[in-house]
Amino acid sequence: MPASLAAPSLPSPDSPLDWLAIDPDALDLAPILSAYRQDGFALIPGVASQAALTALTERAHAIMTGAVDHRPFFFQHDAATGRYEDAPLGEGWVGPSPAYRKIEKLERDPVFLRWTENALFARLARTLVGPDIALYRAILMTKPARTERGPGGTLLPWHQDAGALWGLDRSPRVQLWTALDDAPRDAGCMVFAKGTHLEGLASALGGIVPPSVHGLHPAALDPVVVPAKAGDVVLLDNLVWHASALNATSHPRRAFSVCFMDPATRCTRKRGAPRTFPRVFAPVSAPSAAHTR
Ligand SMILES: O=C(O)CCC(=O)C(=O)O
Repeated sequence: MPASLAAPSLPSPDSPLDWLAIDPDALDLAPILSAYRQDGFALIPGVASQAALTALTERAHAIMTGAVDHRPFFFQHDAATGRYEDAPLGEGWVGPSPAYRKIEKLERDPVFLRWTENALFARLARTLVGPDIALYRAILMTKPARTERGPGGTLLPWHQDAGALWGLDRSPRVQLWTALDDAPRDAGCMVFAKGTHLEGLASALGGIVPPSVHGLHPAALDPVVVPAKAGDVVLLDNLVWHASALNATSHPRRAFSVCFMDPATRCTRKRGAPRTFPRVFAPVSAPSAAHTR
């Protein structure tokens, strides 16, 4: 690992719960799982501690400004127009900027990996996926503050996180989105078309829901807006239609999203070698599980 990727002052491994503001074992999962199954999403308030938020936001800043080596990560910058269709493809890192809409491969970063492996995520993943869990992705989704020169990120249209675009033999169904900053309604918080996960894929390709489909759908015409506070987590089904608007505030809106899945999931991409996916969370009986808390 390059020296510049060394983790700054992480809580010591013998106080691993410092990053959680709640007791992960005591949290009543029943209402959360019920909302997730029925609506496709559930807000879990106040999960990350201030220590976690400080570490994660400082690390996000360091990654976006190039204070740590950018090469392990994949970047996509915002377009100046704020339009999703205009976001550059294949360009990657374009130098220090607060306006990267998406940064992938954050499981390679010790700070974001530490958060990915927190004890609440482990409990939810084991409940929803099974004893053995693979990570599909760990990404930052950010929207910079609106300025005279920038519209406040990229408007993310209704989409599903599954389908042929994902190159998998089955759809993952578990994502956990952590607000690193307050994400009020006007900062481009998450918006959901409730219950749409129950209808499967809107197109075989997946990703963006075609306007001809969402334009007439009652759940998209009456969306559920989910403002979040820094530290809140949203559990969502990959198939639920979700979207987020531009950030109209003078503060950045950064969030970190992870997707967990069954390790039996196979990559179906034909170009190049098939992707493999890292395991997270050792089975409960293994002694090494302790470090995941
Ligand atoms: O943060 C956002 O605006 C969208 C996040 C998202 O689409 C996801 O986590 O799957």
